[in-house]
Amino acid sequence: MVDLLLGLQWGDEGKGKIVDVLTKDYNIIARFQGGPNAGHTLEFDGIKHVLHTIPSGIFHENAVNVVGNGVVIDPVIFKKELDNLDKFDIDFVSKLLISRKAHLILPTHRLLDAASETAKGKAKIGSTLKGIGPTYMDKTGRNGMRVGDLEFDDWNKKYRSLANKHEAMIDYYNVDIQYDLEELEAEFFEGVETLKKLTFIDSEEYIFKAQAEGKKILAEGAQGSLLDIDFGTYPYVTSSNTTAAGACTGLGVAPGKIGKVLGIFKAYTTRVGSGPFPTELFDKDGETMGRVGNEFGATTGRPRRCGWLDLVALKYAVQINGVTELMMMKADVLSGFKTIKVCTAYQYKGKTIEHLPYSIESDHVKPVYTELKGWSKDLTKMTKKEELPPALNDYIAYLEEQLNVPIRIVSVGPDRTQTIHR
Ligand code: 2SA
Ligand code: MG
Repeated sequence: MVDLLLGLQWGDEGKGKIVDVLTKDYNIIARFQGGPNAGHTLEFDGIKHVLHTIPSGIFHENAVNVVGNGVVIDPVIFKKELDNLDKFDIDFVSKLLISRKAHLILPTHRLLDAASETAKGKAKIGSTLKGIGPTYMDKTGRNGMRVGDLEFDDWNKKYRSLANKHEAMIDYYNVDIQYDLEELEAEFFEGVETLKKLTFIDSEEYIFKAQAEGKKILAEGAQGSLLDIDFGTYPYVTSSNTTAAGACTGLGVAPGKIGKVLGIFKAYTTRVGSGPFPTELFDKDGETMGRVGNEFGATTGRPRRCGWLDLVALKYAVQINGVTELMMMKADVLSGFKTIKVCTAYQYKGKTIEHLPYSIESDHVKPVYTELKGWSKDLTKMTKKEELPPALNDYIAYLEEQLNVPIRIVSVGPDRTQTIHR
């Protein structure tokens, strides 16, 4: 069986931390979608690490980390991540395996991302500008370059012809973006050489064998369910399937082989980039969440938008993914709020509805809130469930009842140790 760990909101739920906490129970940690748009933050021994493409199990001695076929890899960013691991003496060569079928992000994919966003003006997606959209477009358009191509002598020719095509496309956008392709390519080729030092595998075969041998596998999602290309707030989404089904296609896991589906959510909601966000706050409460929660993009540094928990959206994510266990993050950030609000329905076209409609743009939906009592105690030093304040226990019980799934972990701070199991 392969267990999944998925973000249930708009990303940044704290997947990196939880994978790191859970890795001791697994033999293999595998990424199945997304790429360097992700920013997975891990904290232990007083040091903060941010991973983008590399699975969050890399800091554990015994876990093997697999970058699956559904991931898109930028050799330039990958090299930077590896250089960083080198500083901490992490022996990544022996425990990091890359799927031959993973697609490569070319420098021109990044330029196309920038050109597309500039051309969209105000309607931009708010992409991380890492070339994610254009790379997945080339994948589904059947033009892409894959890691496995690097094992053949003619990969350079393939590269050139695709990059030339991209240059013509950049011209088509007719926007003012400055770049020095030669410089970008030098960096890219250097990254490719580093990538080639790692072991390329047929990851579906590897995962299949590992399953047969009874190895424990955890698939680590990136971004969140509401950014899913099919089920998210389209077009303000990323270009991959961030939901449970993405693990099947992005890793080669048969649907019947999926075990636990661990869903992770923040005790409130954040979103980075453009797009609708019904419970977004523009007042002091939102400002407090952002400040106390240190809500800045781990990849781009952009401030994240903040708001109350949206149960309508969370129920939807629980359903789509078939979540079996929940993990609530950043409960500590809500300490000090007199009342905690939870959106339990929307006003939509003159009616009160409890499901996610086609559009959740602010012109179409208004959140309906239920209020719960807040708590004032600092949670960050707590280690046992018995220590949690009664009002927080009431909040947890309310969410469990509404979602019909148990909350197994309550996180009370960014460090590995600030994790309460229940
Ligand atoms: P893209 O770059 O094409 O995938 O962007 C499309 C939308 O997806 C959003 N997106 C994200 N949202 C939250 N977290 C992400 N990772 C970084 C982080 C983001 C950052 O961990 O903080 O540093 O800004 C992530 N990646 C993509 C993005 O904002 C667009 O709305
Ligand atoms: Mg993140």
